[in-house]
Amino acid sequence: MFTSNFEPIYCIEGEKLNLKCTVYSEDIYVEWFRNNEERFKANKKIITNENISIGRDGRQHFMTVQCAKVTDSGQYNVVAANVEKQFSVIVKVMFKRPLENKTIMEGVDVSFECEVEKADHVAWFKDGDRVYPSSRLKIETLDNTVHKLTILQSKFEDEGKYSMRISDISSCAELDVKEMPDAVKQMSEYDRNIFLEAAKSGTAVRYYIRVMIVGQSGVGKTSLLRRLMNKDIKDVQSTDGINIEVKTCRINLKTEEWIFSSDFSKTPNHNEQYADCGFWDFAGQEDFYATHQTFLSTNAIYLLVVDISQDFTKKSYQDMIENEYDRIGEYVDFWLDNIHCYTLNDRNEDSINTAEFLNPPVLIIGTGIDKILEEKDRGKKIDSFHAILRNHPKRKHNRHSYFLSNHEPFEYKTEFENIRTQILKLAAEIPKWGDNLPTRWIILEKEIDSQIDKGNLIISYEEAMKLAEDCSFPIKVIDSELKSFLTYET
Ligand SMILES: Nc1nc2c(ncn2[C@@H]2O[C@H](COP(=O)(O)OP(=O)(O)OP(=O)(O)O)[C@@H](O)[C@H]2O)c(=O)[nH]1
Ligand SMILES: [Mg+2]
Repeated sequence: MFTSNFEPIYCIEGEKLNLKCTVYSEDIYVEWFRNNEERFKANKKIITNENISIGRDGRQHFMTVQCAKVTDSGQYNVVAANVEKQFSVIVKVMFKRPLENKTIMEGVDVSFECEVEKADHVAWFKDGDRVYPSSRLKIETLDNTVHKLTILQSKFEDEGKYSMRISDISSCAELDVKEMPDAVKQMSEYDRNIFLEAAKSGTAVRYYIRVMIVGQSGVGKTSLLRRLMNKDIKDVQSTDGINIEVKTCRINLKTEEWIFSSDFSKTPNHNEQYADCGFWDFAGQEDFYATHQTFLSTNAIYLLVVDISQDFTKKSYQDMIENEYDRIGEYVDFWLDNIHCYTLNDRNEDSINTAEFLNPPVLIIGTGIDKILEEKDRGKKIDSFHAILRNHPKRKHNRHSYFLSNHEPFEYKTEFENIRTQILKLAAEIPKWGDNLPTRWIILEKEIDSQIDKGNLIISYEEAMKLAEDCSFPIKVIDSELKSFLTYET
C-alpha cells in the first residue's frame, strides 16, 4: 500500500513539522492518527485547524504542523485501507539551556545566558519591549548557539522580566536588583568595589539583631536573658567581666515566633525569612566598664537593667565620675550617656532636645519588683523612677520601661513577651537591618560571634584572616576583602 519508508522524524519547537507518505496509487485515501499515549484507548484522528493541515499531491500525502510544540512529540499512525504504519516524531526544545532568574546587587554586572538548539536570529526584550546594545547593555552570540545579554553596573531600573525570542519561541527570566546597603554606599570607592566583587559570588539579605544587656552588677541581667530565652535561672552566676555571653535565637519574621537554640535542630521553613538575634550579656562590675566600651555599638538595641527595689537618688554625671556611684539614677545616667556616644543623631543640644527619639534604642528593665512587698510601694517606686527619667537629657533613647521579677516568670509572662515583641519592632530601625551582604561576609560574621561566645574576645588579624579563609574568602584578595568587611562592620 505504502511506497515510502517510515523513519523517526526530528524537528525543533517552533519549526514546521512535515509528515509525508507515498502510496502506490492515486486513488488510495489516507488518514492520520495520533497515538493517544494512554494504552487501550483508540488512536485519535487528527483534525485540521489553523496550525495543522492535511493534504495530498498525487500519490504523496502530507500532514503539516505549522509551528511544532514539544507536546507534538509522540507516535503517529497513518492508515490506508486496512494497512497501518507507525512512526515516531520527536520535537526538541529550542532552549537547551533556558534563561535563569537572577538576583544581583546594584552596581554589579549581570548576564543572562541561554543555549539554543540551532543557530538562528534572536531578539532580546525587557518587559515586552525590544532591547538593543548600548553603553550598558551588551548582546553577544558565542559558538553560534549561546546567546548572552550583559547589563553593566546594574541599576534599580534594570529590574524586570527579560526574554529572548527565536521565531515565536521565547525563554524568560526575572532580574531582581538589590539595594546596596547605605553603609556600603558611604564607604570609599575602593572598599565599595571590593564589596561588589564579593557580592558577585552571591548575596543574601541579612536580618541580625544585636541586643546588649547592660547595667549594674547583680541586678539580674543574666537572669533576664535566661527568662527571655524561656529558661530557668536556678544556676545563674555572676557574669565574669571578661566573658560576654552571646546567646542566640532565631525569629521567624512572618509569624514573629522566637526559636531558641535548643530547637535549632528543627528544620527551618526555607520559604520563610528568619532574623538571627544575638544577646550580649555583659558583666556589671565596674572594673570591666572600660572593656565594655570596645564592644558597644551603634547597631544594637540596649536593655538597660536596674534593680527597682534598690534606693535611687539623683547625682550629676560629673559627681559620678569623680565619686563612687551606687544608686539607680546614677547608673541610668552612666549607661544612657555611654550609649549616647553611639548615637547617629546630631549631637548638638538643640537637635537632641527637638528629636522625637534618639538612637540606638534602649529598653529599661526594672527587675526585683517582687522584693517590694507592698503593692502601693511598687507604684511609688515606679513613679519615682519615671520622675528621674522624665528630665533626663538622654531619655529619648528609652523607648519603653518594663517592671518585672525574674523570680516570677509566670506572673510577668506578658512583660517578657512584650520585651521580645519590642526588640523585634526596634530591630527594623537599626541601620544595617535587612542589608544585602555577600554571603561569605554573613558567614564570617556568624563565625566571629561564635568565637566571642567561646570567650575569644580579642581576635588577632592573623586569626581573622584564617577565619575569613575558612568562610571561602578567595586567597588572592583575602587581606583587602577582610579590611573592607571590617570597615563595614564598624
Ligand atoms: N528577687 C529577685 N532576685 C533576682 C531578680 N533578678 C535576679 N535576681 C537575683 O539576683 C542575683 C544576681 O542575678 P544575675 O542575673 O546574676 O545578675 P547580673 O546582673 O547578671 O550580675 P553580674 O553578672 O554580676 O553583673 C541572683 O541571685 C538572682 O537570682 C528578681 O527579679 N528578683
Ligand atoms: Mg550576669
